Amino acid sequence: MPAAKPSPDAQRARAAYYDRIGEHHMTPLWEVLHALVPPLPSPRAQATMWRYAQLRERVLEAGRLISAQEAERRVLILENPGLRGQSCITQTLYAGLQLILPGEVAPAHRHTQSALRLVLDGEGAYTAVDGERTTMRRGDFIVTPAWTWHDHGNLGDQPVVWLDGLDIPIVRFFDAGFSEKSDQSTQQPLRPEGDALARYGANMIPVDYAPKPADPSRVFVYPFERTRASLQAIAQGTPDVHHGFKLRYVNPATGASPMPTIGALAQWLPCGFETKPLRSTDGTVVVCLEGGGEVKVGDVTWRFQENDIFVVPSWQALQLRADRDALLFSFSDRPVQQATGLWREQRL
Ligand code: 1HN
Repeated sequence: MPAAKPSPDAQRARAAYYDRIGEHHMTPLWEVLHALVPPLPSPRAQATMWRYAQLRERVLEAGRLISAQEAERRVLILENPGLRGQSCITQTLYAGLQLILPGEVAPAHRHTQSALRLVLDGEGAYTAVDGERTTMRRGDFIVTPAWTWHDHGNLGDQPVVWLDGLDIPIVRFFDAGFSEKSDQSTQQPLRPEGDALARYGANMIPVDYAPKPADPSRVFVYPFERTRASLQAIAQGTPDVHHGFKLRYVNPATGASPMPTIGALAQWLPCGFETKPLRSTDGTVVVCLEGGGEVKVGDVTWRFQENDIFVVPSWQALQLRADRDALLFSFSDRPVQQATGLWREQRL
């Protein structure tokens, strides 16, 4: 039975009491208890869609207003409209669209935030992670684990655009952010391109390499052609009714996510396939790399096509339909929720 509403006198007495204890930095739990332990997630992040056609135009405009050198990183933050002013795309993750023009460099630095890049547009850029360069090709998934030196450059003749995803809100929550700039703006290559993939990414690892369970992946580029070939091969089989064909990117030496705070997935939906609705507690950023179709998140529906980016907030049901063979990339804080026993998923 709900409690009877207190009398006006009782309400005044309570308010005066709250004011008095407030001066001593105390506050009553019973006024906030239900909000503190909600019966189910009520995310402030909203389901949101960013269309690449618009993103591209706006980020190229930034290219005419500021150089990569002046900006340090020329990025437009994708800010969730439910989390204005917080530089968040979900409650725990940051995302932004980065542009590097021919001849530009983004100078070397490192920080305790972990970063991923998903290459969307253009050719001729590279990124370097702890002394090894990789050429950035469309669809490549590249990781920059915490405290690794990284710089980018564009040696080609086209603008190159990629999506950055970082765990900035998580590191901010823990007040554990450190960063420093390198005195060499471009890292000297210490190893040839492809070295990490050969040592750690060919179903073998160096004989004395013994990573700890939460160590990030030494493989720092997951080439799109490999991801695509795997998805196409498994798509000869029977799709899962909720996932279609979905694979998880891993640190090949541990089987854990490539970085401890961010998990990433790649999904293939054959033309005409419609998934059954699925919800999970990890608010997720989804990018369409190929094809297109329709997506329903909670009660909003959008069409999506190549390079469009959308957010699925915690515990909102996601349903996808492909009008053409579709390849989707997604990332979330799932490994953090799994390590802490919080992650839940419901197949509807
Ligand atoms: C960063 O280091 C990069 O290295 C991109 O490209 C975006 C956003 C916040 C903090 C550091 C990069 C970033 C960032």
